[in-house]
Amino acid sequence: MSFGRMPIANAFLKPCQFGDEYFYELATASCGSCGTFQIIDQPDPGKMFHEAYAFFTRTSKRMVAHFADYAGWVQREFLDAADPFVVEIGCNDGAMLENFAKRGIRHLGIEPSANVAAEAARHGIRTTVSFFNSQTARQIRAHDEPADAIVAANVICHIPDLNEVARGVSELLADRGVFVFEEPYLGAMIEKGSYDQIYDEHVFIFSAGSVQNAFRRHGLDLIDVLPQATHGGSMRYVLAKQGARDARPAVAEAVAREVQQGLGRPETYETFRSRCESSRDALVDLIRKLRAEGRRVAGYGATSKSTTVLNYCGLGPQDIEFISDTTPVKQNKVTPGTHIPVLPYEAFVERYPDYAVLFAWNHEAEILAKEEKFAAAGGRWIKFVPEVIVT
Ligand code: DWN
Repeated sequence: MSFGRMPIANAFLKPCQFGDEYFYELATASCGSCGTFQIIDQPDPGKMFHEAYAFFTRTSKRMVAHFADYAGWVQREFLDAADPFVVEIGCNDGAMLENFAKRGIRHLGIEPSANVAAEAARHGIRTTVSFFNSQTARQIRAHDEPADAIVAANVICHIPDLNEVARGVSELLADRGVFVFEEPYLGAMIEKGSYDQIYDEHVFIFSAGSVQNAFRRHGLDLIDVLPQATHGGSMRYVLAKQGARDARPAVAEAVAREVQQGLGRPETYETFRSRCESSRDALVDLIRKLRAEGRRVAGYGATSKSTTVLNYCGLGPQDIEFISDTTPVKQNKVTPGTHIPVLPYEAFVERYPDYAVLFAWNHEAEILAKEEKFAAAGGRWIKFVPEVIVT
């Protein structure tokens, strides 16, 4: 399936940069034998993860709380060594690792984007600015020691060379160590029609079956899976060296559910494609109708996901007046490809639009709880996952 010409999802820009804007074709495929769902044309990671990366984990209070729970769970379940060592791949601003650091647990964050890594360091996190691969893993092992836990969240699906990740993990992990990561889940994306999970950074959308296949060939067993509500439906995967730990029944159950859901069948993706097209048409029709009636429409949350939606739907500033976002590095720039102004949150509050498209739909509970005044003032939300609706 092709979503068409697409810019880098987080490349918010100023008008003077329009001439340099980079585009690629966002198209997806699913492998009939190993079950991996991925984007085909993969922009160079250096174009996305650099000293001006636009996404900071701490922008969501609920995600910060989620990472405190995640870290606590890893510690309770797996950190029984006397003086454990935890490594996080892609630690962003340190929202997860700080929970280990606070308890005096030895840790290291590996983060390729220097600006978010600096934020982690500001929170007292030991951080290395680097991409994770087998070479980085060897260096850490030589300098520190094997890791009792390697953790990650919304990161492993961002790394094109999955075999290198697996080699690095095998290299760095202690014999009884665990590799735990969570990511948007293919089963949830197919169920909800949340095609906006597909963009340059998400090279893969994983399932239990595809993770099992990808890591098994590097001597790593999938030993547990735990569904998560975050980011619109994610899955936490736990892996260990072959034979080191028993697999819990949840793994076989998840794989069987995926077979039943049809994740290995081409027809499933054909249906998904039709659903994406219908969702696109419904969203465009709705917004254009409202604009024709003279209504003001704004967006809430200049998410990475919104880049896919806006470019796939062909929505621009004539349709959406502005998008409000709390992240300073996105503000007073325009959205990639579609050039809709991104304004500070205050712009939303100062002059409520008639309708707000909830691009950060994965944070719906958090956002709706703090935007009661918008609804009380007559403001309406436009949602598009799982269906296009106005509430
Ligand atoms: O995997 C990834 C996920 C975890 O984070 C990355 N590839 C990049 C990023 O994806 P995203 O940009 O789609 O993530 P979010 O968390 O949906 O982005 C929310 C955006 O909305 C942020 O820019 C912050 C903003 N926001 C806001 O303006 N007001 C968020 C909240 C909760 C708010 O109240």
